[in-house]
Order: sequence, then structure tokens, then C-alpha cells
Amino acid sequence: MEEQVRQYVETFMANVKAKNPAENEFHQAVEEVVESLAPYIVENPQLMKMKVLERIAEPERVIMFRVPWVNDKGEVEINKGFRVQMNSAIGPYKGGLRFHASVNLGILKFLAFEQVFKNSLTTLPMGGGKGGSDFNPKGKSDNEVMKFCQSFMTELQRHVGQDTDVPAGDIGVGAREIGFLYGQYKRLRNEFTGTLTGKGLDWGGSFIRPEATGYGTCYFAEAMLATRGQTFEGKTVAVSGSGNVAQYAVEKATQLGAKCVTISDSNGYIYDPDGIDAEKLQFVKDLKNVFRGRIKEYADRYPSAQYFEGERPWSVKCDIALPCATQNEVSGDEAATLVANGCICVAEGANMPSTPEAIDKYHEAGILFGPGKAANAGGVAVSGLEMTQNSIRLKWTPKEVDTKLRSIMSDIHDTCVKYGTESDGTVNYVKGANLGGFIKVANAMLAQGIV
Ligand code: NDP
Ligand code: 2IT
Repeated sequence: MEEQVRQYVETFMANVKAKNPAENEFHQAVEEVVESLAPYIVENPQLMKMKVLERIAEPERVIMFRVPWVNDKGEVEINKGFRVQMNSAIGPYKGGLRFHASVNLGILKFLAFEQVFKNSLTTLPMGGGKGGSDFNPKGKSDNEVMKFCQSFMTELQRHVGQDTDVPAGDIGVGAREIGFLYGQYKRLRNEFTGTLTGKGLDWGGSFIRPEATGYGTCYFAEAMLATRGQTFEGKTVAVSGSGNVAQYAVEKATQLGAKCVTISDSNGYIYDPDGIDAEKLQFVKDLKNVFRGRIKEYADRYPSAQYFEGERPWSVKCDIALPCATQNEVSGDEAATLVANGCICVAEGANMPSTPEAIDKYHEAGILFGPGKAANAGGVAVSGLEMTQNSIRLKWTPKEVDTKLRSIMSDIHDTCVKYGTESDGTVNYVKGANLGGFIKVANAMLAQGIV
């Protein structure tokens, strides 16, 4: 049996690498999932025969397009636009749009692949997708961002729809971009529907959607900590990133009684031993969301903080680490440092922030580790709730949405425990999330035939 499992993984990965050359992040995401699922698949010949996982690893459709626009100097600029429609077995494609200079097809395929399992874990009827562009919003005026978004949506609109594919935000796509994208969608399609989520509160958005990913990550960490009789109370927390997910992770961790001592951006990190309290967090929100400044300005404003240029926050002593910036931002060595400094819990607000080497270190040390597809699923879960509210043309209160979010995160934790508990009683949340997310999608695909 073990030999069969090993062979299945080897053959699977050799095929994926041959068919998708040079897409390293995609290979990495697929390999982790295949390693988790192989024993289950080998035991279920129907899954092998119907090549269910092989089909999941091949996008149902990939749309690539030109995005031409004119900058403030009157020059023509051209970006690449993408939408990866990965899997629609359990619902319309659903997932964010990323605008970042590093975006390429391989990165979006890894994100779309992860999204399939994550969306299944939420218990809501959503398939998986992801899209975006190599457009870099940094340093662009509001007018340039609007021009770009309008051009991007002029093509994308023909491929999406409330029952087909529902995009949302991700890195570089927040409230401002969703506004411009939605405006153009509505203008071209002449319909006011829930085709994007993360909309403004006055025009179809859901309460708690901006907060959902960061809050949900903390709710998931809370559930993991509870299995060891621990809470956030009195803990020191290291957070990376300073965007949407990081801001609300800091907010919730602080509300739960912890002290968050770091945040970062792609230039460096700040260490504030006094903690990032509500007032300082408001400064960060204004700095990043309104003035679009750099995190080093935090240290200019608050003398209690130190700024470390070109470094990541993982050498800071902490009890809990919440990586909330980007993929592969925790190396094996950094994970070893976290563990050596006494970290007992890592919950991923970002998608795939821990390298495979880092995950090995967490598992070897036996600390709690919540992978992104489980820990950050709160964002897309509340997107799903936004779709529901749009469909029934109602708006729930912040309390109603937050209660549903908490309950979804707790259910995801239960799913991970159900499918990830090892013979020694410990929980492997990676295995639990992958298997828990897979089964529903696999059953739907078996029922729907070879499509
Ligand atoms: P934002 O654009 O709001 O913030 C991103 C933050 O991460 C910024 O501080 C940014 O710094 C930093 N960052 C981005 N790229 C890099 C990089 N290559 N190296 C170092 N730092 C980087 O994005 P979000 O907060 O929405 O997304 C953060 C992560 O969370 C991503 O992995 C995303 O996929 C994931 N996620 C987001 C969800 C959501 O609802 N928004 C839901 C689930 C997961 P800088 O300003 O310098 O670029
Ligand atoms: O990675 C993610 O789950 C997101 N960026 C959110 C997707 C969504 O549709 O809300």
C-alpha cells in the first residue's frame, strides 16, 4: 500500500510538472495536496479510475487577455489580464483578483487550486477561481487605477456573472478597485447583481467582509489554541503584512487580549514592543488605505517602534505567528527560529505563506499549524454570505454576519479535526483541510460524470 501511495504521488507530480512547466508555485500547492490525499485516493479505486484529482489539477478554463490603458502622461500602457476558472463542481467559480507586478499564470493557478478546497471547506456552494493582472497599483493615481480597472473589466465582464463566476479582492485589490470594477461591470451589462463581492456597504456589500479574513484567521487560531487549553489572552503575536488581512488580524487578536508587536510590508517590518493598540492600528489603516504610504512611517510616528529595512518579522520572539502578506514568506530557517523562540501556533492569513520546509519544522516541533485554505477561509466565506444577501435582496446586521463567520470557522476547525486526527491523537491540519475540502468536490464530480 505504501509503495502504491508513493508511486501515485510520483506519477501525479511528474505529469503536473511536465504539463505545466515553470509554474513553481502551482507545483508546490499541488504537491502538498497530492501528498495529503494519496492514501485516501489509493484506497478508493473509483477516484483513481475517474481521475478526479487529475481533473481538479487542470483548470476548467483559463482566460488571458490584453489590458490596454492610458496613463496620466498620455502614454499607452499594456498589462496582462487573467481569470483562471478552476472548478465549478459545487458552485459558480469564486475567488479574488490580484493586481501585483509579480502576477503570472502559475501564481494564479496555485491560488485558484487552493481556492477550490478552501471554498468547499466553508460549507457554502462555491467553486474555485482566481484572476488578476501584472498591473502594479503602487504609485499610480486614482485616475490611472480607474482607467486600468475599466479596461480590465471591459474584457472580463463577458466571462463572469452572479451564477457563473464571482470575483473579489486579493493583493492590490481592495475597496477602491472593487468600486471601479463594479461601476464598469454595471455600465456594460446594465444589471445590478452580485457579480463582485467586497462591494461598498451602501451598494450591495456585506458588513464584516473587510474584516472577515483577518477576524476569521484569529477565530481559527482560537479554536486550535482551545484544543490545548490556551487562548489569545496575554499572548505576544507577530503579524506580517499591513494590508487588509493583516490589519484585521491585528484588530481581532488585540480584542481577544493579545499584544501584536509586528507588522510589515515588502520593504521591511516594524517591531513595537508596546503593542499595536487600537489608536496605532487606526494610524496603519489610514497610512495604508488612504495615504498609501510605507510601513516605515509607523516608526517615525511612534518612537516605541523600530523599523527593520529589508527584513521579515520572524526573528521576533512571539507565542503566535500570523503570516498575512504573501506566498513563501516563511522559510524553513525562519520557522525554526519561530519554534526556538517559543512560538506555539502559526495560523496563515495569507495563501501558502509557509514554504514546505517551514511546514516540516512546525510539524516536527508539534506546534499548532493552521494552513491558509482553512485559516483564511473567512474572507471567501463572508463573500459567500454577501452573494446570499444579494440574491435575497436583504442586508444582515454586523452581528448576524460575525456570528455566522464564527460558526463557519468553528465548523472548518471541526472538519480539520475529523479528517486530520492522527493515530497518536494529534491533529494534522494540513491533511485535515485537504481531505475535508476534497471529499465534497470529489463526490460532486463523480456524480456529474466526466466533464
Ligand atoms: P493587501 O494588498 O491589502 O496587502 C498585502 C500586504 O502584503 C501588504 O502589506 C504588502 O506590502 C504585503 N506584500 C505583498 N506582496 C509582498 C511580497 N512579495 N513580499 C512582501 N510583502 C508583500 O492584500 P491582502 O491583505 O488582501 O492579502 C494578503 C494575503 O492574504 C495574500 O496572500 C492574499 O492572497 C491572502 N488572502 C486575502 C484575502 C482577502 O480577503 N483579501 C482572503 C484570503 C487570503 P506592499 O504594500 O509593500 O506591497
Ligand atoms: O484568497 C481568497 O480567499 C480571497 N482573496 C478572497 C476571495 C473571495 O472571493 O472573497
